Amino acid sequence: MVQLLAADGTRTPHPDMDAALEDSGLATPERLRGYYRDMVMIRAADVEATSLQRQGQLGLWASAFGQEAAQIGAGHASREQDYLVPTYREHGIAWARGIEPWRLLESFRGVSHGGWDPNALRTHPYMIVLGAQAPHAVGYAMGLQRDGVVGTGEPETDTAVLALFGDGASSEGEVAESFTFAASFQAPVVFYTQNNQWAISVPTSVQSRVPLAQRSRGWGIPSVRVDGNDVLAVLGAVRIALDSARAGKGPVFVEALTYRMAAHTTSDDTSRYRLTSEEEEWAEKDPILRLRRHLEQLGEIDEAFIARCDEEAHDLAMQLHHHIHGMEDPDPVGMFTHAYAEPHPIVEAEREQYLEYIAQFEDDDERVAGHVEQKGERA
Ligand SMILES: Cc1ncc(C[n+]2csc(CCOP(=O)(O)OP(=O)(O)O)c2C)c(N)n1
Ligand SMILES: [Mg+2]
Repeated sequence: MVQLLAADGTRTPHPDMDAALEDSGLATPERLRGYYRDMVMIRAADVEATSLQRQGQLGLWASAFGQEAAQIGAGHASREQDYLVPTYREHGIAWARGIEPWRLLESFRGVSHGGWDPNALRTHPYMIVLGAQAPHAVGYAMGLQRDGVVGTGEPETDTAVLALFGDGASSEGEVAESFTFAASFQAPVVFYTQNNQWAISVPTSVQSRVPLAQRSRGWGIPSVRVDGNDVLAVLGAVRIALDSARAGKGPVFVEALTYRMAAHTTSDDTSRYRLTSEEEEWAEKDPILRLRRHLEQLGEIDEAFIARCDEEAHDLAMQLHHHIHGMEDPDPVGMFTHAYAEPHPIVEAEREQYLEYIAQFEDDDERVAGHVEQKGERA
């Protein structure tokens, strides 16, 4: 496993990674402070989103607490023209791509199917169906080959795809099929797994008898395993992999070893399947703390900067609060409008059925109101 920052923040030299980081200019002290700020911001947004779910403002929230380095590192390793294809837990990826955090809340509140323009921000909408986005990512990458923007030697226009999925999703057939197509066509795609140790209550040890990174090698797809709580290792590995894919050298698989510190979602209870001792062990490897310790060792961070980040993070959480209360409910039958470009008899019938269904609730509401009135009179 490639690690550049130990848990205590100490830097280990690594010739390939150091060269890649040096050439890309991605690891200057200023950049490192930026990643620290990014991680503090998204953690605060994440904690706030969890509270908003508890307050009934979101249907569900999937926390990325603990996976900040794995996401901020990978997000910033991509170039602007690259296309990123995320799952449902990539709030740090979204942040690195310039997606405002309140946009993420829209689909978890059920008021939109996405929340941002995938083309403008070169980031696909979130995908909840495990592995389903992997063939889309490979297909997009094959499209890039046909557009002639791979391997031309032009760093500003050559493009690659970053396909993200979890350790559990890596067992899906669609991921295996994606490996086949990507390898056969040498598609410019980097498969990126955040192995956060758990697929809800199933540990990774049950998903695979070998380290996940080895899985792609049977397809002839080179792979690397990195410490996913080490923002520098992630940044270096994903940058090298994307550069190689963009240069037309085919797919690469990167496994980032990390830990989901929170529950799977707000509907999950970790105490049913894992020990607090395991959580405590990983808390010691916290990605934010690690980068802060490293910056302290370099003498590149001070209390004033840390305090400013905390203040900004607090402001961001307040902004989420503000935005969620301003979100309008969508037209209840709007979901039928864009199912097909042309009118479709089955969709029409379902729309009518749904209209009848929701009409019942208006009656219910009246009945509820009536009950309340009667109760008031009796009191
Ligand atoms: C095809 C499919 N099967 C099952 C589910 C239910 N499900 C949602 S998340 C999840 C676990 C995914 O684990 P992993 O891929 O490791 O990602 P993580 O949630 O840990 O980020 C499951 C089984 C789903 N969304 N899609
Ligand atoms: Mg997982």
